Amino acid sequence: MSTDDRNEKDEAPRGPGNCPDLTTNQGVAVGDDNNSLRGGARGPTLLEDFILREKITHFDHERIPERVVHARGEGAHGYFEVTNSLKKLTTAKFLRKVGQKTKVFVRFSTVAGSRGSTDLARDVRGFAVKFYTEDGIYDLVGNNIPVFFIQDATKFPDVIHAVKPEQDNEIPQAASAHDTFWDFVSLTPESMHMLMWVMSDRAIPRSLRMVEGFGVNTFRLLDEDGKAHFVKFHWKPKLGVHSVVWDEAQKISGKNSDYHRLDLWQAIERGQYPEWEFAVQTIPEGEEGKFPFDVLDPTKVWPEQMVPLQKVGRLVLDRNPDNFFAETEQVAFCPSHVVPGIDFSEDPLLQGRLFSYLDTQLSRLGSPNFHELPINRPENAIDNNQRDGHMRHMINKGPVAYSPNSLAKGCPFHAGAKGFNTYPEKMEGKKVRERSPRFGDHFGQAELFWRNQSEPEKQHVVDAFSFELSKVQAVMVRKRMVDLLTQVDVQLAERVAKNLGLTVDDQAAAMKRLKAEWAKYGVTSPPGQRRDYDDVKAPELSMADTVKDTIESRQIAVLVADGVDGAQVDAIKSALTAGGAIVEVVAPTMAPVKRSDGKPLAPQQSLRTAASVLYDAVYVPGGADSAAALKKEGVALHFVAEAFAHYKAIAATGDGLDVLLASGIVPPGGSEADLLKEPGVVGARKPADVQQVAQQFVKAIAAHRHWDRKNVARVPA
Ligand code: HDD
Repeated sequence: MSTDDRNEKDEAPRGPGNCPDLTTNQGVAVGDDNNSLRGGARGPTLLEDFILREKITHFDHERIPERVVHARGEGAHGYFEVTNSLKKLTTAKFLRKVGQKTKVFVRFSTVAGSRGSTDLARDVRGFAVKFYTEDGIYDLVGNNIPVFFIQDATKFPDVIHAVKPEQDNEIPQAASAHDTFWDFVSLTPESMHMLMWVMSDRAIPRSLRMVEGFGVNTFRLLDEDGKAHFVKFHWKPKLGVHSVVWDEAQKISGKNSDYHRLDLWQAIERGQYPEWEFAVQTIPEGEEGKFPFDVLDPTKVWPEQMVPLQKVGRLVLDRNPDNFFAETEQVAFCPSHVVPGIDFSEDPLLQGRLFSYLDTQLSRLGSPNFHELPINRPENAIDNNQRDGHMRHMINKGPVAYSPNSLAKGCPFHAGAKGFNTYPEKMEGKKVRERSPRFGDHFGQAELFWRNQSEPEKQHVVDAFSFELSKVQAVMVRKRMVDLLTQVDVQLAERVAKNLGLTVDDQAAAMKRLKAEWAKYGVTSPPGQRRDYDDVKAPELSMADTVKDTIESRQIAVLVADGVDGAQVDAIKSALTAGGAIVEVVAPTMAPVKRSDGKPLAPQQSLRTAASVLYDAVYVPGGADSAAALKKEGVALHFVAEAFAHYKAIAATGDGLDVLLASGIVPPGGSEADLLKEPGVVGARKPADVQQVAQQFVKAIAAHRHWDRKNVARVPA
């Protein structure tokens, strides 16, 4: 069965005149489902009511355990297409032929929160891809951040217990800003590089369609001669990497906690299919010793200057799931699901993952037959001697379920060389519980990350550390973190320490204090030799130079009231929609407003339901009555001021400029000229100039945010 006909199987097509009878799960048509069977109209319900019991029993068992991490997520179907063959490096068929398409299912997620938690938590985003290849299932279970908190899987339960809500009171939900998380990481110096990423804008994406993806762990590609290359996998979003600001993230969590889920769903429904480029970095086995990082260390990136990206293909998501539970909830990813041509490395984090995911599916989905669920089934046939178990669907025929056999003509046979054969890697050494000294550089790449951020990004990292650590009650934890930041960059430490009311020592003194603390609390992976990346340029670590030439799928609010100049609205709207943006008219109420030309204009949102944080930009058109009415609406003025404070593009034409002036985004006494000098604020008093404004507005929206805006701090929004 292909993934496409899975949906047709269980449900007959419905429509007028073709609506099947309601049945029990045994297929018996039900006469009345609205009343349970009672002994008299006012009497007790009878145990005999098998229809009621079946319905309630099924309901009682509807929930399965949520994922222990990555519980909150959303998925989509699509395809992967090869654009540049990788056949020189791997025998994996789905990566070899240019133009070949492979079906995929992708699930995005946050890590720490429960299933119902907000999408906008400051957190890592999961980016898990299931490829239904001709050689079986390949799962690439990655994140939107290329490194991880820990180097060894044995610490995973610890880091997760530390970041999840605290065990005594289950607080806080979906947030790392609490004592236990920072206590743990302040005693785990290998986390420092990852902390830089998690405190950066990467952790608060604008959209799941605008995140990068990384396989994080190092794998091996195996070529036709059995030669191995170490490999790292990358996804680069076509729309660029964009984020919201932290104040916005917190507000979105209240206004629409399904913000990312809805955004992904709607983009696919509109046909604006999310797309990523797939690329690899490879290092031939034997050459890995040439680099300052250890290829097996999951807390390190391979700077692109040292190991360039090679494009391989593209990923397109073009179909929403039909049923959230059956597909997105029941999909089971396992890094151990590899196909011939791809093998593991000895990365100790990956090695532990190879066990954990299969194990967790047994507890989550309740059966070793989880691979038979439609979303998890490979496209190619499964044939082996595994039998039975809870909820077995496959009906294996005949008496034989063993090998070797002659009664079934020896079937199924081993595939030999064309099957999966583990890379014959040479192993040596004693059994030990110790880490390679090559894993000891905990700060070199944290500093590389910091150095490659633009100034606004640096400020956001400072703000994020300051926010999170201000929420930490234990002062000793805050101090340890400032000492750790000192090891990354003294200025970074100073900027954070200032917000915490702490002072900063030089690196040596801070390290001495840290070592004493770590000794006190039994830390076993203290830093070793620091590697120097001083000559390395790594612009890929920053989001500053990302794609900024499109407004496709951006959401724009148009604030209107009765008397709005409809011609101005039409002109701006047509320029925006031509660029693929989505325009929503926001009015004082849901009643259509009267345009100045007498025509009605139906709003999509009212000022009571909309909020600037749900839009990428705002436009205020002219029309004297409309502008006068909006100036009297505090929510409208706040809408504009808040968009300004979040560095968004703002446009106004004609009298609409008066609404901007009244919103307080220019200091009292400021003129229209001052207003239009603000980066990303565009407008014109003459209605005839609306086309010109439209073009400037499109550019301003495509730029995403205007970080060079100076007057933000004083705007009360
Ligand atoms: Fe994990 C889920 C990504 C380390 C154990 N992980 C999970 C998901 C993603 C990742 C995207 C959600 C999959 C889905 O949508 O169903 N995990 C990562 C990455 C890691 C990582 C990129 C570091 C390189 N994980 C990691 C370790 C362990 C786990 C070290 C345990 C030793 N992860 C799990 C899990 C989950 C999981 C408990 C929970 C639900 C699931 O597997 O299916 O087994």
